[in-house]
Amino acid sequence: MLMDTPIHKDIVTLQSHILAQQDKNPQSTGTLSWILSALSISAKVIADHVRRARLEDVLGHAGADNVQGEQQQKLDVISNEVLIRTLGSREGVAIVASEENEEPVIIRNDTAGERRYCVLFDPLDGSSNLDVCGGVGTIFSILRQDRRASDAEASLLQPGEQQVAAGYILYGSSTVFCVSLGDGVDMFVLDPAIGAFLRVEEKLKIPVANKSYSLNEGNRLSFPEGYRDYLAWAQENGYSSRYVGAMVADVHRILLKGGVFIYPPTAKAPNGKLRLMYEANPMAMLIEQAGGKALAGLDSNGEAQRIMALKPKNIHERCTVILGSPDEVDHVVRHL
Ligand code: P6P
Repeated sequence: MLMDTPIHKDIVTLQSHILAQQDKNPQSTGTLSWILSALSISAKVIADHVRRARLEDVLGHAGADNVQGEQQQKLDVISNEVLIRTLGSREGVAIVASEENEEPVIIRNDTAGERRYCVLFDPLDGSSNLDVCGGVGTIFSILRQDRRASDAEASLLQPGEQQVAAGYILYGSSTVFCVSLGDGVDMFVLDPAIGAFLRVEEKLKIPVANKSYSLNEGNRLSFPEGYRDYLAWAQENGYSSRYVGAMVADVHRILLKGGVFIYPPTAKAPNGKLRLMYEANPMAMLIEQAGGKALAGLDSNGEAQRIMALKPKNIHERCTVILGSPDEVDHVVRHL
């Protein structure tokens, strides 16, 4: 009987999930829902480009220029354009900030009227994996516009705790949309047959422990001593290593299976490589909402420093990242 197969028991799309969340909050005006739906549309468009990247590349080489006569653009630039255009068409978006743009893009800055939001994103994180058909992703973070701020960038420099929503889209063996609106983490998979994201996990909880670490061991010799001590301890205790080299793919695996993702300070990146505003903060929100821990190392008093408590100084600043299962993060901190 078709209707009693699991998938049909309660088919919840991302769209209906967003509207249900909106209904829970009587004060909500639907502005945030429109922004999330813009991210959902962008995700489908980018997923289509990603799946066709090599083909478009091949097709592009045939003519050297695309149909508009433009030089074939790199996919992260295309993804950036898709996000800016789609979000720009939403009334509730004041400012967008992207890894691809040095300056924030001001969409609307009239100070009167509706509450407005700022959306920060890495349009195609790990795009170097595209050439080898590896996982790549989009990471997004949504803040309320701070109208008292002197300028666009100042309005964005809020600690991660201020995020109203955060999430990622993983373009992997399937297209996964993972999001938190501050009340747990929900996960959706794109069904290309109907063009909708269907919910596969509700209020996801990260496993408390899993003997698996994820970091680029090629940088080991330039890690601070505590990280090298942790690595030695983990290898003496039977840990496995998993590292895709794309944060979205590594964090997705850790959300589902547990473990710890680490990007320590290195010789090339003494403050860490990952960006605070649109990589570390959104991932930290998801991990904490799923019951995990997300740290930027130790603070000046030697205490664990939560990523989401950091006060940003500029929108492209970098930070150290230690995030994942609570027990696994504790093992790292114990060695720092
Ligand atoms: P490395 C991709 O370039 C990225 O920004 C993250 O997605 C990923 O976790 C990290 O950098 C990989 O960096 O130095 O190990 O290649």
